[in-house]
Amino acid sequence: MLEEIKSVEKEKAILVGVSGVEANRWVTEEHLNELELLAETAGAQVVDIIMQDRKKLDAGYYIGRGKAEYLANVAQELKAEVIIFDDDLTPAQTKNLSNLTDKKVIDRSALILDIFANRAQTREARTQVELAQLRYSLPRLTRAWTHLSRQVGGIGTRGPGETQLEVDRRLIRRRITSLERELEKIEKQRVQRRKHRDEAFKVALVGYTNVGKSTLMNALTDSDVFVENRLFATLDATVRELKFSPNESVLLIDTVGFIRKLPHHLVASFRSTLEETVEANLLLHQIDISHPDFEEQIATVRTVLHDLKLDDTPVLYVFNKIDALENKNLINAMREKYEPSVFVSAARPLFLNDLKQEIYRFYRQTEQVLRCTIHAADGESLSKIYSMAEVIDRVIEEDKIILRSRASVKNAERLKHFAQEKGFSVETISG
Ligand SMILES: Nc1nc2c(ncn2[C@@H]2O[C@H](COP(=O)(O)OP(=O)(O)OP(=O)(O)O)[C@@H](O)[C@H]2O)c(=O)[nH]1
Ligand SMILES: [Mg+2]
Repeated sequence: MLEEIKSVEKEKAILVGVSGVEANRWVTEEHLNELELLAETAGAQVVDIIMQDRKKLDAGYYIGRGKAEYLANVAQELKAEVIIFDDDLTPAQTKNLSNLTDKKVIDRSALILDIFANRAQTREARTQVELAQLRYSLPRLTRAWTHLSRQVGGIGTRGPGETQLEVDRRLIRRRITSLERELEKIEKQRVQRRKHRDEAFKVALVGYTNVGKSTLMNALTDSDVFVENRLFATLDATVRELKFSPNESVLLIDTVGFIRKLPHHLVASFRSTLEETVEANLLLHQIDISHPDFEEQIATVRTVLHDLKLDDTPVLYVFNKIDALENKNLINAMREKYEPSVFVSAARPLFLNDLKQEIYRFYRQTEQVLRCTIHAADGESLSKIYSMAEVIDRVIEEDKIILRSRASVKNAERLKHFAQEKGFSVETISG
């Protein structure tokens, strides 16, 4: 499959962006730079980038009929095969534009879905992407579009969804239902696998794509997660242990990166993968401080976190790639603006111990110190305490054993519950 894709000649692409409606010229330019990266990641060769200033978007042609005709000419001249719009097009706009230009017309969402389709490795990721692609294509499935996709193929029409585009809506709906069921099954297995991790303190790496999350994961845990200077190198969640001492560790979770306009179908499909993030006790919001747009990226990530209902999870801002930063003054400014924050280089590596200290601080904060008093003969309770808490010291008084121990908030609650059943006492003495 991969070999096939490699041997295909690069598709020539023209990118189109509009400024003046949602974004000013400078911002639109940055968005188009990112779109170019995305297009290249999908295997296209960008032959031209067209930017238009408009006060209002055109309902029929998005950029207006006149500009669309100009675009058709340019595409003809440069022998482009695909035209990629930075913003979402309505199904009608897509249809009109592809009829007028006689080229394949896709938008940012379709492009991102295409990249995900090519990158998905596991059964879960493949199922999730196919589901997202089908949901995306369903309202766009006009006769003209299916006809076109059969004719042209390539970027925007690849992946597991492609053959489905040729069949009618009813079949697609049926396929969606069956994929949803399959995902449910996979999710159940995932829950099973996750059960034994329930007690651990979980730290999730979140952030814009390509900020260095996997590099950081590798550096902190001495592991070998796939790293690449491409967008969406990581699609599946990976979990590794980060140890502070023989008895103290947290689980570090690396997962898919976010991007501006991550298609909502995709976020919905990837919810189970992101569930690992949803359950985290701490989020490391990682930022590429050497990127010219890093503050906009922070805003995007915050929006996705909000959509995932994660506003209440504690966040530690991890500014990465300080080795590549020219203006070092930025560090002080950001230290004031984002709190709490650390400044590191995952690749060099620099200041990773500071980061580890900070994570440790959060980990300790969510722990409680307990005093458990049990009967000296109660071996079952004793071993329960040892399995759920870290015992600091223990004193024997007549027929009683008094243990001071440290436990996560969750485990402390469980122990109290257990103590009630067994009739011994557990008190929180700090935390
Ligand atoms: N200069 C510099 N480059 C870094 C640093 N950390 C990571 N990189 C580079 O940034 C690129 C992306 O790194 P990844 O670790 O794959 O980034 P990611 O956030 O996991 O990306 P996705 O999985 O695609 O979302 C790679 O080329 C890394 O070598 C750093 O501290 N400094
Ligand atoms: Mg990664």
